Amino acid sequence: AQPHSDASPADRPPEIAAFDVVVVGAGFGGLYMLHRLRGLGLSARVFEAADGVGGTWYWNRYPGARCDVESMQYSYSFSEELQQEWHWPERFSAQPDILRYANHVADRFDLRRDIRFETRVTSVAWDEAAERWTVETDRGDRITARFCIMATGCLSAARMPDIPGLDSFEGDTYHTGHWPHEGVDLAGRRVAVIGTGSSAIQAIPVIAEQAGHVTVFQRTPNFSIPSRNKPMDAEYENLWKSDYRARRLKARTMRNGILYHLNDKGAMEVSEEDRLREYEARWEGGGIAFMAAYNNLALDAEANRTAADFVREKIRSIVRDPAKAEALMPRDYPIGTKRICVDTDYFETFNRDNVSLVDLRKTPIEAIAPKGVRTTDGTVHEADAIVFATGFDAMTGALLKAGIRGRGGLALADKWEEGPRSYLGLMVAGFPNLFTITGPGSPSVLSNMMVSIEQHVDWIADCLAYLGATGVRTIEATQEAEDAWVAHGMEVANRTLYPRAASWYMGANIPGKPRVFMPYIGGVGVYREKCDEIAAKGYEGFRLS
Ligand code: FAD
Ligand code: N01
Repeated sequence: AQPHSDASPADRPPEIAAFDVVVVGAGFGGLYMLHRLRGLGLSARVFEAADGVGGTWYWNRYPGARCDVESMQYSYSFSEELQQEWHWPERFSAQPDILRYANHVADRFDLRRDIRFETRVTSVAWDEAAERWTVETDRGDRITARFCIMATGCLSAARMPDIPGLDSFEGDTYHTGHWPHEGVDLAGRRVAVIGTGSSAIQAIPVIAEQAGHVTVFQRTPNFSIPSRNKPMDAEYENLWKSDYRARRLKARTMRNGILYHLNDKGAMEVSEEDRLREYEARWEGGGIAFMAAYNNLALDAEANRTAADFVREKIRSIVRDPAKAEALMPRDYPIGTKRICVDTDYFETFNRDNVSLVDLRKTPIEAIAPKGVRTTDGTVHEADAIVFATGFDAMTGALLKAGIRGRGGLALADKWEEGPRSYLGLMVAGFPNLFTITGPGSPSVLSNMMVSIEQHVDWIADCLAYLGATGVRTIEATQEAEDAWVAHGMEVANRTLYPRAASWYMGANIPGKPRVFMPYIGGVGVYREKCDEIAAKGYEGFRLS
């Protein structure tokens, strides 16, 4: 764990002060935002609930946690020195290495002194008369600022399902997104893992190597592609570093901000033999580039089915027990419409003697019992520890928890009762001078988040510079611009297969959450052009006063 920063001793007194900007969150979004604000000569206070920087990579310390965008790309591009000097040890870095990087960035750019750690923002309220935000925290701080920037993360509000009897469990419980910093010794223990999303798929093979027995509780099977992770190859690293600037620029124009070969052909334009060869090559190459095998996999159900069939066939060939293989095959949503998973030996792990699978579609979880997990057939699957790999209240969870109130005291939670509404995922009508980094309505979680974070931070910083230079006090999305953006976002999403899955992109993992496709799926490159165009037109769709 990151030692407590000098800037936030555990017993520091509450701070009552005024700043130009408050930033909430010190993950990759908040850190780079602070750096840019410094460059603009603006005073800033950053609040972070954790006791260190890194956000996602601070909290998600479960066994096997790593990124699935290659590290040469899942890293900041804003500093040429940083990207030249930093060495990533693996193709896809593990959580400790990414956290080390976040700490290095915080030190290298001297960011910690403006961050108050172990401090959760509980209220963010617009003061009409003063035209300032008042930000309050759980430590009694009360800060006013002209601007407030929410860098609270899309996947930072971990979600525990509401299963009866949880308190009665005699063993230990863990959530992957709040993994204990000192680590967990699972050696020889009976471990129940609930969930089979990306986190579980990374964790299960590693846990299975340590544990006495692992019982996996699966509600929805997932498509997963092998990562083919390996130590960083010096030649490959050099190829990137000798051409970094150009490659980063190119990545920004790509559909999801990742530089890889996107086939410009449709899947049905080629013969079955060619198609299988292409899928096989992508499967062997590893990682999410599998979904770029053809240009219409997210659009055309028949094309999509060919990719899904290929992966199902792989599952069949890897998993020896035909019943287990059948249960592990996703069948009721198109591949890629729930976030594609990337693994190391996930399906292989079900060939181990110490791993069993409970298909919750046949026997749902009824309750947590003192000795384990009880399913509707009356079986108690005994466990010494339960790992909840049950995901997040994604995209809106952390924003709504921060207690944001705009003009006329309007709560963001009320405004978003039927789903998030924003202009560009950057601002919300009725909430002047409040920005969201990778907010709903922007490409965010459909992209290499580093690219999307840098784009939002740069856009916001340029906007603040413009407002300063032109003497504008407030900027606010107009209702018309917001409505048009929401309608456009839905229209683009409905052209794809994505809304067909009960995914967290749709809010479907949270009971009662509105079913709205939350990220913008028009593509990172197209989206950037739109944002730049809007800025170039004097912030079209925003009211400046
Ligand atoms: P976060 O890293 O989530 O940081 C937000 C911070 O805000 C947190 O530290 C949180 O404590 C703080 N915060 C929130 N609310 C408050 C409050 N009210 N008061 C004070 N502090 C608050 N993306 C990719 O592009 N590629 C990947 O391979 C990838 N892998 C991932 C693996 C995992 C396990 C997870 C969970 C996500 C992954 N992501 C990946 C997405 C990842 O979240 C982003 O890449 C990125 O790290 C987000 O940075 P951020 O700063 O926007 O948000
Ligand atoms: O969470 P998830 P995650 N009973 O929501 C199940 C990023 N990420 O933490 O699908 C039983 O995907 C739920 O079942 P179902 C990435 O963007 C990236 O794994 O709702 N089961 C599902 O199987 C990712 O998408 C990496 O039917 C319950 C699982 O729990 C996002 O973070 C690694 C349940 C939750 O899966 C979230 O991933 C990790 C219940 N009551 C995360 N409630 C990389 O590799 C939920 N489930 C880059």
